[in-house]
Amino acid sequence: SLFSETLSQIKDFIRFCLTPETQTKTDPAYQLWEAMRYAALDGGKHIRSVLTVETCLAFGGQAASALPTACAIELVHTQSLIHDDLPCMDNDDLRRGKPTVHKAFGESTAVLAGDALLAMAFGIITKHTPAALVPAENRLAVIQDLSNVASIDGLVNGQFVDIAYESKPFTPEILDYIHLNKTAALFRFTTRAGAQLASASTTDVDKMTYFGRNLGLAFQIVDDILDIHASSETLGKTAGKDIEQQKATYPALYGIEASRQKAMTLILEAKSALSEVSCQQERLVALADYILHRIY
Ligand code: GRG
Repeated sequence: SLFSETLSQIKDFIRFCLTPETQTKTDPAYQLWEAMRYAALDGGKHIRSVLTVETCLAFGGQAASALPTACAIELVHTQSLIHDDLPCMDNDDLRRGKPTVHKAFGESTAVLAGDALLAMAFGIITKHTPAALVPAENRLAVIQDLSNVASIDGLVNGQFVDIAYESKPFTPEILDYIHLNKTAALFRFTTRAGAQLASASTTDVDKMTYFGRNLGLAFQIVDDILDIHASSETLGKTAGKDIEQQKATYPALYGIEASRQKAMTLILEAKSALSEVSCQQERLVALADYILHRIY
């Protein structure tokens, strides 16, 4: 496909980070590493990390500048999925068409594999982002932003409110709060970081932040729709769980058709913002359209 080169660079880099050169099966923590590789390699779409590398390239940056951050994003995302699947959260047995990490390795290993992936992510950015290509202040800005979206300005507060509102009445404001934090925050980071790593102007960085935010919100709405419409086999995860767990979703509040419309509008607005940015457009437009292809 159009993105196979980028995808294989990302996968190679993740594999490299999760395969210590000197490791053998006699390492006492070998099973922990196996759990981390099981979760982070094979099966994911890598849409977030592709967005980071492609944004950097679109601004004339090199892939090498963005690959460590792209890998870090995948590790943070993977950690959030491992922990989301735990019995104390969404309690799921199936992810990417295979048993979830706690089913395959046990609950304590799943918690620890997530912890390790999350903490590793930051070190990968500092260790591997080429200092000759990316100024120190940009590297620091990226690390600061990832810290925010991986914690209380994104994934964790989003997940907290998502769980708090299970089986409870919710308003449009609560629904937006959940989706903007749980999913759109990491997407907003992907394109923002890609632009920063290519030393884009502040104005362009802000426009790319909005572009990613809209893609993320649309992505979560599509995810909500597919949870109702697609089979577990197609999804590689248990379908129909949102209704069963009475989750705050777009289809639950607005219905399927209005939700599809909303996703479409978000992508149109994202592309319109992108058209004002001085970068190569084509491949980023293709990625924006990709978000919708599963429901249109
Ligand atoms: C400390 C980072 C951190 C997280 C802990 C568990 C948690 C807080 C947050 C979970 C947030 C969550 C599960 C959001 C769902 C986002 C979503 C739509 C995931 C599916 O993403 P895809 O389809 O998955 O990109 P693949 O398998 O392709 O990687």
